[in-house]
Amino acid sequence: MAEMIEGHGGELALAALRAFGVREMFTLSGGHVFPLYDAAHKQNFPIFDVRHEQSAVFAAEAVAKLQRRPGLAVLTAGPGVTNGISGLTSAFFNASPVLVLGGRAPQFRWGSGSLQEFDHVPLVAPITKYAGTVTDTDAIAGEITAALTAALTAHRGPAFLDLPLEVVFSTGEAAQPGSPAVPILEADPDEVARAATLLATAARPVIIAGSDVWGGDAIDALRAAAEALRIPVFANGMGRGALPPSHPLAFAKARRPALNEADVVCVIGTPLDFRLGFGEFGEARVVHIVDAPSQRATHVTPAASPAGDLRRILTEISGYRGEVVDHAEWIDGLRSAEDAGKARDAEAMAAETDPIKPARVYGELRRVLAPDAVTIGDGGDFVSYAGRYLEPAQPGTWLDPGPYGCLGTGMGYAMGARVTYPDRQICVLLGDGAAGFSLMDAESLARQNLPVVIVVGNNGIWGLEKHPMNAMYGYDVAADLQPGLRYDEVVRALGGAGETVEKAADLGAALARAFDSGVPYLVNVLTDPADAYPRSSNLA
Ligand SMILES: Cc1ncc(C[n+]2csc(CCOP(=O)(O)OP(=O)(O)O)c2C)c(N)n1
Ligand SMILES: [Mg+2]
Repeated sequence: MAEMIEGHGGELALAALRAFGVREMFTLSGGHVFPLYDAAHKQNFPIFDVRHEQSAVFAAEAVAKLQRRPGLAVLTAGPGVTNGISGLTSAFFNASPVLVLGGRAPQFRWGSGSLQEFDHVPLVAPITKYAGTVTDTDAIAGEITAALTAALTAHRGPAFLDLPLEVVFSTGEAAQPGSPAVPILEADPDEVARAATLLATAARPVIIAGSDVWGGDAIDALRAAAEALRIPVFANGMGRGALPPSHPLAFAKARRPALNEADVVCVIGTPLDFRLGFGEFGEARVVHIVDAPSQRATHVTPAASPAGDLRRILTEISGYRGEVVDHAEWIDGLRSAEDAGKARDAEAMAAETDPIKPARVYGELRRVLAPDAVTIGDGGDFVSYAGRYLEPAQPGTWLDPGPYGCLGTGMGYAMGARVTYPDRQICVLLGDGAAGFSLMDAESLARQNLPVVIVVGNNGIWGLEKHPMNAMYGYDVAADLQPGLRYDEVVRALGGAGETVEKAADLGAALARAFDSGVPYLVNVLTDPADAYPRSSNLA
């Protein structure tokens, strides 16, 4: 017979969470969820708190993305949960196994108008893999186990449970939760074989690897497959850094010639969305390898689309034993384009302009960032440049908001990254507009001794909106911010430190001070408002 555990709702919840390797909670205080705090407090389970619930969910998402295990946000009933909706939606788009535990007004007088009484479940159902209300204290552990199992089953994603006041405050019992059993999805072997043959026999194949390759722990298998069949690899999202930039098959700058000239484009672990021109690659045949049938594109008909565990599919492909076409010439051609692109970038990143061009900020950052540094992008043009100029040396070190494109991830992602890696460099690239969504959480970082470096590209505008609106209408509205605003002083007032940089020559020393400071440190770089990220294609 299974060992039984007893306790209040918070204690039963914590036992189930621990069984899945959850090691901390992110939250903002609310009486509805006090028993969860009580359990954590009594068991030395770390609690990190924030100034807006969106940051709690983003912090949980960063933990989930970086560690490939569930991240937990505890949000109070009503407005606590609704403030977390953009975070949950981002986790849904990013396949991040986030669990949100919500408080909930008492069930026994539901409908009488209790404080913060609101039925969250219909609101979160479309943006979660599992959503429900736990109506019995004895069921809490089992429901959490079911929610986390759903969150970790490919295609991964967030889950939500709310716990009515009397349910979480009451005492109950449950079987001691055992180790998780997450089902593994097997792809159709014939479909895998078809994909392998298409890749091996193509004259000019290209692989694009995305976040699920990282999330599905298939990085090594990807490398083995690319090396076995000699295929150039591009990456987006959490797939970036899958092959180190020095790898002969790693490419980033040659994307346009690669996609224009390829005869087979193999997209792995990422949707055929706007980031990939909606999967339209001219004459090329498309192979779409996904981690679950639900991820197959409906707007494109691929030549093959295996759906299942990515590590197994890629391992299978790397063992392909048929004819392999020689791709040496194709790879050499792309390498020339890549080198030319890198030379152009190097020039831009050295620009000695006044005001500073965003490219120069990244030129300076590249000098100080360690290979295992975690970089986080939250903003418009400033972050598009980060994507272009920063080359993650390792997978699992680049956090962008993903295809949902939600501004405001910055401080939450920074908190989750710092908690994950107490000793690494954590660097947030923040647009000045984006700063408005989460900068107050520099206070949470400072107070809880979580140092990070925040580099603001301060152009005084919502650049990614102002420039396009001007191009479209010849004028713009609602696109200006205060020029030269001292975001560094904001962070200083909140318990951190910072400085403003106006001259390119001062950037290096300022960044060095920031990384040495041991506190949340904001480098407020005044950048050129006339500079617009060139958006001639939707392959950003
Ligand atoms: C929550 C949210 N609101 C609005 C937008 C639309 N949006 C996308 S980029 C952008 C401008 C960002 O400006 P800033 O952070 O200053 O970066 P810049 O483009 O100036 O470098 C806006 C408003 C969004 N993506 N997410
Ligand atoms: Mg801006």
